[in-house]
Amino acid sequence: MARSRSSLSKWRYINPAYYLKRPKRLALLFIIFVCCSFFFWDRQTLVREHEMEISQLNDQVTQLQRLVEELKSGRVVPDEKIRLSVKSDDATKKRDDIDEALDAERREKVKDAMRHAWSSYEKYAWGHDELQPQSKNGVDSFGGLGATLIDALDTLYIMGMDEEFQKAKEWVASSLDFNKNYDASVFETTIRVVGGLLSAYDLSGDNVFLEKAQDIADRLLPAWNTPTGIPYNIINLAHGNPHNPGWTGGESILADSGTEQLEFIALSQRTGDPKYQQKVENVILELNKTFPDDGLLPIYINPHSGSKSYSTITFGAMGDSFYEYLLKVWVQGNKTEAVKHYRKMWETSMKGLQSLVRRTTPSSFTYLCEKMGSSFTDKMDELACFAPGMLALGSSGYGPGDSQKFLSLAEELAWTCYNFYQSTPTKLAGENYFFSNGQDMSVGTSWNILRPETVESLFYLWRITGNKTYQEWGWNIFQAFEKNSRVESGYVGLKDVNTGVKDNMMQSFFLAETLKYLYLLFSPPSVIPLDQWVFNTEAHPLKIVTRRDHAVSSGKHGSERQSRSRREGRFGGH
Ligand code: DMJ
Repeated sequence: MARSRSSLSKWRYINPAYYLKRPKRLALLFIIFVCCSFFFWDRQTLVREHEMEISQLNDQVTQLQRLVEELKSGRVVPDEKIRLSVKSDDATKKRDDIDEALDAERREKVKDAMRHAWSSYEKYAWGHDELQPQSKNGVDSFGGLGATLIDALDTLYIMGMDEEFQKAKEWVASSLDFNKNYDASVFETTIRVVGGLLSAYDLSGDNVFLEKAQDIADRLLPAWNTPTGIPYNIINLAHGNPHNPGWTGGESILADSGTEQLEFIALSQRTGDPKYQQKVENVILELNKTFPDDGLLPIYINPHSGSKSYSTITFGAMGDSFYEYLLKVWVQGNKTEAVKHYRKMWETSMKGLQSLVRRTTPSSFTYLCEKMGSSFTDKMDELACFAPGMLALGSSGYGPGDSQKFLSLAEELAWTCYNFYQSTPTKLAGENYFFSNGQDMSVGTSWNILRPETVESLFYLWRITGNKTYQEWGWNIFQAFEKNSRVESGYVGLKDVNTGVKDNMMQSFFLAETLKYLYLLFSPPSVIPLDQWVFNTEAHPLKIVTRRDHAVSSGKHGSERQSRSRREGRFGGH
């Protein structure tokens, strides 16, 4: 009897009536039930997450294997294909994920802008130099060389717009004809056409681009046949006959004469023919003979005597890219002995640049003034906004103290350039600015033609400092372009940044430079890394190839050296 009561008492725990009379036990049972459910649910979720992580890792391994294959074949891989996530602690990973997602979103918006610009060009101006979006037609501002198409090739490639790139390549192969009775600018043709074709060649490895680059370079080459080797700035593409424009009084322009070195050196390296390199390097050797202590040259130089005329000294129009190329040829030559004199000249010029630094009142914006003889003008072109990027790029070649000093100067100047944009009602910069006591900056020439220099500098500063503020500034500028410059059939400039009245031209450098630098501003640094590529002044990346020659190579040995460099360049060995 006692035994049966005891066994009954064990079973009472599964009788619901037992708990109804004891609410505390019921509550306890309920809590135990909830905890168990959570435990099992949590385990299951963990297992599921773990499985997902394993499958993602498997995907990454496959992608990495493909990537290795592509890299082995010497191709540059568009960033969409690169997805490497470095595991760190959870908080950093989350933040990185958020940043990466935002970058990807912004990159996609910039790519959408490129799609819009390109499809408009394709529809209304295919094969012409530039699109006039309002009147929906093409114009041949550079002699009918398909300037926009060639300028855009590498941007299409980098953005992974493969179909568009292929179609453009077919046009280059079948329809690009340089035999034009046209007086072309040696400078514009070099930076856009030679530079664009060489960059497309370096990225894709397709020989058609190199052949075309050599064709146009051969047509330009007689421009350097002057007593000093300083080139004439105009040449007829069909007949030669080089000369200078009437409005310079027969003088050659500094930027026009000293901004072909990257392209022609690259061409010699890739073809094995030293003649291109020799012509352009002679110019620098000639200028170095009488290079002033402050490294600043006036914008007009006589191609017969080499004498510098009494004219403006500026980091803006007609001076700018001469200084840029002194630094970049040193970078292009992998900073070796053969290119040491370029760095030396550049550092001398940077002493001169510091003598042009001024600060505004009341807000202390740093700017670069212009100089003629011994008098200074408080004016800065937006074109000079490439200088912060150049200073940032060159800063690493100095010792620690100077390096920091030049990087700080670059950051101060970039802040000023960003404010060229922020200070107008449209948030787009005018062409140049004047500075006066107590009034900071005011717009001079008030048009905006979609220029890239400020976003170019933001790109370098972001790459070099890692400070995301530069991405924010770039994003704000991009939005201002979207708001003011995007029209139904492309992008246009503004006749006036105060009123927002539009012009009718989509400049080819908008696709070559502005959109490319913006895209790279939101891309990982592994896309066109700065230790393997150097951008020409039209934002065409050229592969860095170590120089083993001494300044100017010649003859058989020079040619052999160049062939070796070319092979190493294509496969990234240096
Ligand atoms: C481009 O053709 C080049 O960047 C050149 O160095 C200066 N002018 C335009 C862009 O503004």
